[in-house]
Amino acid sequence: MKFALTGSGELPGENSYAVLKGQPPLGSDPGTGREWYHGLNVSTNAGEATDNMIAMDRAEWVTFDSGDMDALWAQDIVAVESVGVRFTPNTKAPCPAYTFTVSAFGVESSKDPGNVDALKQALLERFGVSNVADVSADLALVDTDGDGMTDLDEIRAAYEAGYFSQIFKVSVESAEQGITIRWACVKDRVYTLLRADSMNGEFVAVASGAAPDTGYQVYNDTEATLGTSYFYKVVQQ
Ligand SMILES: [Ca+2]
Repeated sequence: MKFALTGSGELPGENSYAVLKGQPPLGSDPGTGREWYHGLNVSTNAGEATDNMIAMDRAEWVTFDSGDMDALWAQDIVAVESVGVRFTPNTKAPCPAYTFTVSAFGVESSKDPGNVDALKQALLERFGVSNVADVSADLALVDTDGDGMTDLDEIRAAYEAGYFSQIFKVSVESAEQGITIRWACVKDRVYTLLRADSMNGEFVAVASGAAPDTGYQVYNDTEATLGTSYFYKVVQQ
């Protein structure tokens, strides 16, 4: 977020902050969500505007809540109730009158919610923890869509570099008609299934397309005839 602050020469109280407020828990009153604070950049010269550029980055903000800070931030940054600037009186006695003007206030759009990387974000949404190691053994075995690949493997395959090659496998079985080929896939990546008559023969594409979901893709090669050998390859683009 960014804004300009113009003051009347006084500094505001030390509890003056830019405030980012998360959505309150379901059923709670509006405005009761967790607050994150960031210091303000204010000039002591009356009428001088100062720029405040504050990244929506976990390291930039503090909160008084305790716990897994990355997890709390990840929860709030995708469900922000409000952002604003809060001023408190300063400690001079008597507290002088002062005026601040906030101008050019804006939030710059970003596809990336703060510094929460996609893997962390997906783990938090599915398991409520931000690290693979913190997923319980029971939850690690859950396969919500029942396709044979666990939820954890689906998330890791999609967001963890190099993980997919560890779980990538292709299986071939004969079907009622033709041959069924099944392979592990990651959503939106393009896979091409190739077939040849012999190991050293020419592999020809029989199907190609982007995987609609992470898990397994199945292709039934109905052109395969009984009693003939086929060799299949799956290539990920
Ligand atoms: Ca699954």
